[in-house]
Amino acid sequence: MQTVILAAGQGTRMGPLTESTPKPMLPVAGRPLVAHVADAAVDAGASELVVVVGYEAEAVRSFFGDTYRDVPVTFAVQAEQAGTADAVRAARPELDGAFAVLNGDNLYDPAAVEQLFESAPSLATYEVDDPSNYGVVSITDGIVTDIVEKPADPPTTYANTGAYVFPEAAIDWLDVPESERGEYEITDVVAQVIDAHEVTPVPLSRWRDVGRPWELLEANETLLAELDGTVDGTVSDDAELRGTVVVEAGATIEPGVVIEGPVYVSRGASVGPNAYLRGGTFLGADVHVGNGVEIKNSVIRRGTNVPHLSYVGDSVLGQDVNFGAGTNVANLRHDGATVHLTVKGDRISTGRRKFGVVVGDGVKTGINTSLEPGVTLSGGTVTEPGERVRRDR
Ligand code: TTP
Repeated sequence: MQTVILAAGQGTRMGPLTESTPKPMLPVAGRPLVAHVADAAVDAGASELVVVVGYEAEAVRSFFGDTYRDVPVTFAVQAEQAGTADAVRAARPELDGAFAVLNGDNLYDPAAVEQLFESAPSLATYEVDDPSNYGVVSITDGIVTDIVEKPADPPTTYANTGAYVFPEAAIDWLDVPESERGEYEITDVVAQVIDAHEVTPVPLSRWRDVGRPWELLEANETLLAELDGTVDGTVSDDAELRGTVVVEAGATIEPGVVIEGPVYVSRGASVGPNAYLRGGTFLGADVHVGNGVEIKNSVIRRGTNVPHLSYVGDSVLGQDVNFGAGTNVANLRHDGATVHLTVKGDRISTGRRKFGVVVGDGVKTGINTSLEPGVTLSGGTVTEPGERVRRDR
């Protein structure tokens, strides 16, 4: 089955993390987010991946190349991010027969994707507590009967997860009218499919829509916990690895380091001496974590340097960041309230009592910088020695 993967969006809600990286290429447990989607599609029997690209298209193209795990890959370019139906429309010239569509920034349960492919035409659902933020799906007698986008009064708790198998006829139904929010939405295509066909709902046992920085942390937590530990890099006899730890070839763990898995250390990274990595941490390629540094439940992207005497907790650091000695991230408010973060200009709750900071590419902090919970630093920000940073920069 041809599988369209939507990977044209920027991911503006990720803030500085997507200033130069498209969201589907952000790391989740050692691989780009979109690789997990492609893996689920290939495991389910995709015959071809049609990847829709737009923002920073080259990064996505060069990751996939012409084939992915022996499955041919074709690219379709969406000129403007005009909506999910518009994205699938960009892929239309490549389509020939029934086809699947998957969001390139969601973590799907692979077994359910297989079931989705076997139950065509089909739509994957996930039960959520607050459906009003989602497309909400109604089901009667095992058939999808309705879908409404972000209803004030949701009829059910089944969220649409952006994973479908459409019949061939849907190729002609992609020219939907512009929606109230000014986009061409795939839910309008789904509505036509439901009218004409019996669409089978397929419940997912695991689903994550990775839209905001703390969701990237949580996606890493989920998939790191599912990894098998492998140590291919160089680990000192005087280091201690507990739980599930991946150390890729070319990574170095120095004496005195303690790692409590699940933790992933990518190629070229060096850790220690005397550093402490705690569960849920991902270190990208060529990251350096030095003496006396503690890192907990954080995503640290490639080329970043946390060389000495620093603490980083529940945070996402971009590429080529440099933390001066004694840079400390506070990841818990004194009043114990949930941490808020700026997402597209609004301060919103992360829903987490523990959340640190979001740091864009190339940020440099001076020695003894204190970063308060929920602070975002945009790419290239420089702090002075001894600064206490309470607001976004
Ligand atoms: P969204 O998460 O709604 O959009 P986004 O990725 O641009 O993120 P943000 O809202 O933070 O800016 O998109 C859902 C999926 O569809 C995702 O995989 C990206 C993809 N998409 C496109 O490929 N083209 C589009 O025009 C849109 C709106 C989304």
